[in-house]
Amino acid sequence: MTMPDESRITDRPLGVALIGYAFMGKAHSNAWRNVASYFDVPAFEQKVLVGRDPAGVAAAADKYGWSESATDWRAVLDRDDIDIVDICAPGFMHAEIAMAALAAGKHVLVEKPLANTLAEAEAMAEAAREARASGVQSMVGFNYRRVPALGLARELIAEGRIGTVRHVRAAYLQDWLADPESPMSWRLKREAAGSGALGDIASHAIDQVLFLLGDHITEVSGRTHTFTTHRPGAQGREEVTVDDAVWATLTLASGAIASVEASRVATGQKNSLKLEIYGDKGSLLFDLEDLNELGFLDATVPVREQGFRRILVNEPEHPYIGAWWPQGHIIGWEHTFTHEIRDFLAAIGSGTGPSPSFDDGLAVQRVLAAVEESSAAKSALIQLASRVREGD
Ligand code: SOE
Repeated sequence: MTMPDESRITDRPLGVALIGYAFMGKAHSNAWRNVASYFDVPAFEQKVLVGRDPAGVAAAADKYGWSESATDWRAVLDRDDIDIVDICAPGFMHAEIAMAALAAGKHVLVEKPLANTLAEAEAMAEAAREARASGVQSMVGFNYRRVPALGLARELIAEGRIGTVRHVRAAYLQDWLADPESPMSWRLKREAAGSGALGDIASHAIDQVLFLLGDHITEVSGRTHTFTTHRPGAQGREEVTVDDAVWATLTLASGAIASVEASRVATGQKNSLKLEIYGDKGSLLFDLEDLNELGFLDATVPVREQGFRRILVNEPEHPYIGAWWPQGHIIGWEHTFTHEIRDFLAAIGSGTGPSPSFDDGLAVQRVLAAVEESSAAKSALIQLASRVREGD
């Protein structure tokens, strides 16, 4: 494996390559473009945007602030002026690119879910552990960890403000596939996307359960379902090989229980991530459609005074907010990616392992695999024996 050349990395701005320029490539480009205007981060340059279509990627590079474009990601990994590789390509490419980039001594950020299969995720996590030993950092892009209100929720839970958490309800609902005539896309093919609503959006809900509670999952029972099995595509009606919706029950090591639902056919729901956390001393509520707010009920006050209060998570002392606008001047979805890039760069600058690590991505991937296994076995209970090692 190539050892990172520390002098090269610190002597000049870090060179960044971004692979993929569709939805996620655009969101990440926006973050790379504005992060240094708001946060103190190590110097970097938006060097190269990589995509398959030469004209398309050249136009996107120009629009999103990249100095140049390229179509061959392998050639980009060979370049000495590239230190960071941000992978926003479809899931089936994550493992190959990420492992090649780590082997080339590049720091790697990869979009969620970590991989398309558990085997790929295990190999990636192993490669990331080895690379970290030589100072090469890696992170998986669960961007909702960077919502200030969810950062506050995690702090309140860790401080014991809602006591012992008994149960969590997490639902991520969208409706962009509710119409059976919505066209085929790579996101509906198992070989490209790995799974459907499960990997695309339930992965966020599962990651939030792990992030908020700081716990790990020991048991999984689940059910996936595909309502529309064929959709119009280039070859006529093509088969959909992933799930439209998923339901799962998780047991955590602490004894807490979580329910997770995700759907891309929930008519009327555009991008609704709702989280409810119930403890023996209080409760928390979050809704992505009001992402600057956190609902908090303190059950330690006299019952006649109890009720959910709405915290506008927009004060300088809240996570990330001090870098933005004066209090009350709220932020949005795209800011979560800016925070993600900020944290990734800060970890590279300080030489500490960023979070969520590939091991954290692997922990989610184990749950995704267990949900599919459980569903295939008619909602059987799957024990997650192998816990991801602490501190890896
Ligand atoms: C990005 O975080 C992301 O998970 C996308 O990949 C999904 O497709 C989107 O709907 C939610 O956000």
